Amino acid sequence: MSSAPTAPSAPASVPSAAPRYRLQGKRVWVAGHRGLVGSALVRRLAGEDCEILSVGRERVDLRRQEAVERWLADTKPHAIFLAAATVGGIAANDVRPAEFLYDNLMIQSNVLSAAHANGVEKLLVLGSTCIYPKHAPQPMREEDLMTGPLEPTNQWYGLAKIAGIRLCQAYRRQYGADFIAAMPSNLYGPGDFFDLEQSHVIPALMAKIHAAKLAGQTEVEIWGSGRPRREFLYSDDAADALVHLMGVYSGEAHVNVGTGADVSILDLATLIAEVVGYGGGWRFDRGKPDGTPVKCSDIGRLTALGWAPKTSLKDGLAETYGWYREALAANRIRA
Ligand code: GFB
Repeated sequence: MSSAPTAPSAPASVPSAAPRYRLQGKRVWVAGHRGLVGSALVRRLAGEDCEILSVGRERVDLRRQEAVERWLADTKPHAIFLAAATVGGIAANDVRPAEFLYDNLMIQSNVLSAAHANGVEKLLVLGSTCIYPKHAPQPMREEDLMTGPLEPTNQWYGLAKIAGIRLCQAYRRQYGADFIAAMPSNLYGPGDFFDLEQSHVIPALMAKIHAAKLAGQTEVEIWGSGRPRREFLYSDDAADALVHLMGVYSGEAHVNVGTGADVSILDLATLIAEVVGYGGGWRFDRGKPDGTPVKCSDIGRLTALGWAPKTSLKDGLAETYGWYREALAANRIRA
């Protein structure tokens, strides 16, 4: 077992571009390839002249150490995007805390340890901006990590993702592994999970607004006050940013991945209504939690590394709605 320290002992806070890591000709495992960001990564990597590896949960359950070790020993990827996670919206986080904490800790621990054991050249772990304190200054900088208590509704997921960042740092320090961590804001896009109870706000509101339009209803329910603010990144933009980071970045510090712009939930609902063509009003369910008051990330590090988002929220919502309608029509999902 190697014990030579390869990184400085003080946490590196300011990243700088590393010699480019090239994916061309490499075997690249997208863990979580059926998810929102994983499927976007597969689309994005199709243009990179690499071999994309994927495996479904029915064959390899990433929470099981032996299964992950066997898969990595058999396939020997050069690079890994760890986009597999147990995820969900504010209600799902609140009612399934054990799954959100246990599953994500296990997935990250199993994949990182087996990646190290199998000599993976580069690995990127995905997290979330819910790693930051509930009352972090806005926009949230990477340095704001662990400067205050987490939002109770998603602390389980947030804690697991903080552990993911620290695991990357630990493997870098102890073994010199080139493992990096990226923290996307709230993501949305084609292939998202549409469910009124368990999903994130965009698919939930889109499904409700679409159903209200078809039924000629005059009100749609918005959870909470409508006042919380969130930053939304289109999944194809997120995938593009992650491939970019994989290529240009190597360092202990995690990197925020977002747009740097936030919107209130009420304004988001109004925008979705425009896209869907719904002209009715809103009803606020104050019995549902607002969660974090504001989540908007500082994307200075990402832009300094040469990446900027391309898709406006309105265009991304229109693409997502187009996908949703097609998926409903083809019976791939249910309303
Ligand atoms: O997207 P969301 O479920 O999660 O909710 P978070 C965002 C905001 O939208 C909250 C409000 O203030 C919700 O109360 N909202 C309004 C709704 N109507 C609805 C609705 O019909 N459904 C949903 N789901 N929300 C997530 C974490 O927090 O952030 C995840 O739970 C992850 O783990 C993600 O970290 C990035 O933004 O509050």
